Amino acid sequence: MSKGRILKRIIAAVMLVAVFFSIAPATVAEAKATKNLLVNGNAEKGTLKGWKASTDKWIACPKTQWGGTCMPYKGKYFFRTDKDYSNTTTLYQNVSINNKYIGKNITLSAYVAVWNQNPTDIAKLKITFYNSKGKTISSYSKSYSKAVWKKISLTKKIPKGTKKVRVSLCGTKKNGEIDAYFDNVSLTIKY
Ligand SMILES: [Ca+2]
Ligand SMILES: [Ca+2]
Repeated sequence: MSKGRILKRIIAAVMLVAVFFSIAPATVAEAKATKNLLVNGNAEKGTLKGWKASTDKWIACPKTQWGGTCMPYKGKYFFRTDKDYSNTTTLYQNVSINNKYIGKNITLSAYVAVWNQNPTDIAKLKITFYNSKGKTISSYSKSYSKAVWKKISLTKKIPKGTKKVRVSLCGTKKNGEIDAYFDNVSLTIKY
């Protein structure tokens, strides 16, 4: 092979490497995510700090209550209602959304469980997008009704016009009082 050809091949190889490294940083940037945007999502404040409740029955429950059957998923506390005999109940938190996140994926996740009875009550995780006038743009939810902690999650693209997101932890009564449990609630945006 002539010196000229060898030089051409070396230049071609160097250019390939240069192209690879110019693409690589963009790929890394797409994997960025915010920290948890919720206050006290894991209930570890031991109170409802950061949350608002539709009834006065919601509590951050310590693991000593209900003995071993109803332990937090993690830490010392989880959210539930106490002696709530209404049909449905909600604990919710609002989060403002910066314009730069419009069109990005937002993920709501939580560990959920219900009391072991037949029929079981229903635990529901819900996300609602609001515009600047406080009107609902769209709303999505996922339900769970087993007595074993399980992580459930919803990922949605943040719709155009979103100013605020509401995260709702909902309980629906099927048997006696409402027994819907929530822990490690998380809201993150990938950008
Ligand atoms: Ca916890
Ligand atoms: Ca019940």
